[in-house]
Amino acid sequence: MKRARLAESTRRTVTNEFAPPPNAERALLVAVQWQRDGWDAAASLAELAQLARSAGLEVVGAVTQHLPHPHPRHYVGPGKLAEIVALRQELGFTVVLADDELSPAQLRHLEEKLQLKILDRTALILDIFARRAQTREGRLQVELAQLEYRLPRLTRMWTHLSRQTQGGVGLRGPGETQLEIDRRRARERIALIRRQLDEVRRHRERYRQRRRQRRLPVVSLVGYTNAGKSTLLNALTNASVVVEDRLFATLDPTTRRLLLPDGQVALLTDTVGFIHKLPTSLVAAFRATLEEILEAHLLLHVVDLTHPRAAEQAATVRRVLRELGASQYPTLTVLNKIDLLDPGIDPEQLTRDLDLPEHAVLVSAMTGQGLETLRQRIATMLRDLATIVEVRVHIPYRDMRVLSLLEERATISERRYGSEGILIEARVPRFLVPRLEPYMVR
Ligand SMILES: Nc1nc2c(ncn2[C@@H]2O[C@H](COP(=O)(O)OP(=O)(O)OP(=O)(O)O)[C@@H](O)[C@H]2O)c(=O)[nH]1
Ligand SMILES: [Mg+2]
Repeated sequence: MKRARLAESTRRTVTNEFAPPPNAERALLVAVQWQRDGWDAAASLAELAQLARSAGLEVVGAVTQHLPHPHPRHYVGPGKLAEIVALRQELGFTVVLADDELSPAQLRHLEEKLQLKILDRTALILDIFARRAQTREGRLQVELAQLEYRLPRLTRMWTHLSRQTQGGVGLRGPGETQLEIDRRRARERIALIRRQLDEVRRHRERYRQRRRQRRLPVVSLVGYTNAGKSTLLNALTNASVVVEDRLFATLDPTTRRLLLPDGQVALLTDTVGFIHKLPTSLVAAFRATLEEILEAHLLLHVVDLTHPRAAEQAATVRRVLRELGASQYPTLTVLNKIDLLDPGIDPEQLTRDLDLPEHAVLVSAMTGQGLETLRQRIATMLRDLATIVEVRVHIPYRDMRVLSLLEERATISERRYGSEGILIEARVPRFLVPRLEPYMVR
């Protein structure tokens, strides 16, 4: 019952959302319910609709189907496919949008059967990312992810690289079809972007070293997209990072100084939000951005408490953190948007329903409620993380980053060089322990 009421109060924010542009493409959403990760098709579809609107599409309808797994040829079964064809007259859509990443074969078959533009969740997320990317690194990463996604899906109709195929005379190998040329161009472009990204990242590594030298503790905001991370960064640091009721408003990392009540100064960083079914090509391309999280001493996991799927969203975030190797990091959960809760709802009860693994602070980044408590908690945790502990670690030579981290931050009492790595005994601040965890010798 609480959830129902909550869903209503959340809906209020959803209706605030911007209207589609006047000549927006009309999209039909299609979802197969098959995954067992706590997300049902309805929730996943609601999110897909929000993604579609964020990408500028108008959603005109949705169909779902329960299947053990998506149909290998056309995602939905043949009966459902016929239903979609029939719906076309009535709803007048020009785009069909699938809630899972379609295989190249599924995409091709659906295009043939429906003679419509077919998009999937991944293409949509990539499109939103492409519009939002601001920095050079962000843009390169998105383009890389897009090319990786498109390469196996290239068909003769594919024209995205046609600009670059002009003047191809002489470059064209004998008997090479347009499709082969397109593929080769895409691969060349991928290689070029990789080289450019390497360069950008070398720059960033230098910046990171400078930041470490300043010796300020780093607190990273993590969380589901639209949870309120940027709003919280602004509220805590008087910054003016873009805040929007859209998915993926922030793509590029931003860092601000955070002044704490006990006089400590920390760096607070905000970055890209996570989402259910985050495309693998994006995770790979954004790996460097996401790995910034590994530089953090403390994570603030921001959760939109008023979202009907808050628990699933929080679980998704924890899963991504685990994949990144940050699951052992000290984390403070920040339950946000409490100003939106109906007066009848007890936030403490709601918190218990979420079944959180760690302590949580209730706040409203919008009204400022709870922020003083949050600042105190951050200060206490950072003080605790600065205490010194003794460790014995075996650092492999391949992980130079951890080695340089130790050189910078630890007092090393003993080193023994082996064939694979160095055995080190050192006194380190506690915040380094999760980072050293994989190499700990007991
Ligand atoms: N009512 C209310 N709205 C909030 C609060 N915090 C954030 N919002 C709204 O939630 C929406 C998303 O906020 P952002 O700060 O952009 O969220 P984010 O986590 O940075 O999102 P991404 O950058 O897309 O990952 C915006 O419309 C904010 O105004 C809050 O405490 N109360
Ligand atoms: Mg943001």
